[in-house]
Amino acid sequence: MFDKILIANRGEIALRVIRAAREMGIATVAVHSTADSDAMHVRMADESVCIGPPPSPQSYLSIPAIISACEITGAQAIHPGYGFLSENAGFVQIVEDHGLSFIGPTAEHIRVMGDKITAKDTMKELGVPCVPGSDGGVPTLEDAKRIGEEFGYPVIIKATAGGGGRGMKVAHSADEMESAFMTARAEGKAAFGNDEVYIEKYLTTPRHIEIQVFGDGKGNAVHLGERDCSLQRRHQKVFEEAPGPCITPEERAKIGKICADAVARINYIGAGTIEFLYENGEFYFIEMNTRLQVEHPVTEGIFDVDLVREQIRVAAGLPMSFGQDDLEINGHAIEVRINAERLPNFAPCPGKISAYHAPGGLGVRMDSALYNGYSIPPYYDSLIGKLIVHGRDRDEALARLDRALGELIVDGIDTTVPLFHALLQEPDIHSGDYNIHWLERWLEANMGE
Ligand code: MV4
Repeated sequence: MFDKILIANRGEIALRVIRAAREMGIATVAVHSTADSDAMHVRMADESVCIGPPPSPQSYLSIPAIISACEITGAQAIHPGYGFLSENAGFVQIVEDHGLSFIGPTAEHIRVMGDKITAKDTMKELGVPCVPGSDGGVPTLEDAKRIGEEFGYPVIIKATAGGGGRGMKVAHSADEMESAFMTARAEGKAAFGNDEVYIEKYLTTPRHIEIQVFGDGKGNAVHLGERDCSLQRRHQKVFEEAPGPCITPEERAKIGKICADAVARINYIGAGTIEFLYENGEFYFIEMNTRLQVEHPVTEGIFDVDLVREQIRVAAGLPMSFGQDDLEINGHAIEVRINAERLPNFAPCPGKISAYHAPGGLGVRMDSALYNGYSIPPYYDSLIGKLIVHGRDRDEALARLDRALGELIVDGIDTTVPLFHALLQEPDIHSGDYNIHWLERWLEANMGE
């Protein structure tokens, strides 16, 4: 096992990793920009290294600075958290070239899943159900039109280097194909330097259901059920839950086994998420994320496992501490993302926290790097906390969420908390009757967006 690890991240996820490491008796090194000298992750780690000025490209994304921080402190492994360098295959290669361990998948797995066409090809080959569409890339407009006719409109054109909603365009009819095809290509080129696109049948009212998988890199893997993350605004998740309100135990067991078998076959190591659209009782693969996700705590809540501990174990060559038969769902968990944003437009709202009080009590987990008097810097993501509640069933989790939101105090800035109070008044939220478009429509109707 490692003696010391470095966390190449900030905020709540840096604390999350420090906490797991400390319970394992592993020393921790924080890295930080000059804007984060007073940040909680710096205070909580055993040691810290300043790696550069506020802009991320010169600090949290600076590979030489992070490798140097390992050399200086003697850290043997790097946990990347989410975002930043977490899905950068080149970084993983450099980490390994320096004799260090990356706490996450291999560079090759990241590369394969980072290209959406290669990811889909791979998953299809492994028996994972995919959205019907083009077999690989679509080079010309003529090909695109032929595929539109073959599968029937509407279709969606996606940049292979995209993901998270960037470089995506829907064509509702042949008329719209030229503009959608050209725009998706141009966006892929501009954002990722790659204009390759593929085409899928457009599913009109699906839910976003993602399966958590975990592998040991030696051909063993498990699934930890699904999360329903359908409540999103502009491809940003705001409310996530597990288990999915519409997924039966039989469906879970079936798609879960397909996913676990798939990642076992490719010797996947660590935590991964296989994203699906779910419509009319069918799962359709869209993307795989090769990182620990923001919303992993809802899975931890219902399975009572520590996913970060497992990540560190398998990175050190140890076996996972559970097998599929040890994993049983207990109750229901919900996470809401608390952002430093001003409603109704979700404008970033950094500033000084004049008072902070975290909710507590049975079934409440608050993952946040806030403290009284902390100043949120304007340079980074607006996520300032995740409130995760657990109950014996979904109704109990919702009641607990309402209660915990009532206890939470974040004064001095605007946050997304009022959104959650309002959502908890909605019958559709209580019945679980929502899809990927529900929140945007609700915001339009209720916030005049
Ligand atoms: C789709 C789709 C409908 N049909 N693919 C958006 C982000 C990216 N991960 C995939 N996305 C979508 N792909 C087909 N074939 C609809 C979306 C989509 C979406 C997916 C999940 C959650 C929210 C969404 C909001 C808009 C569109």
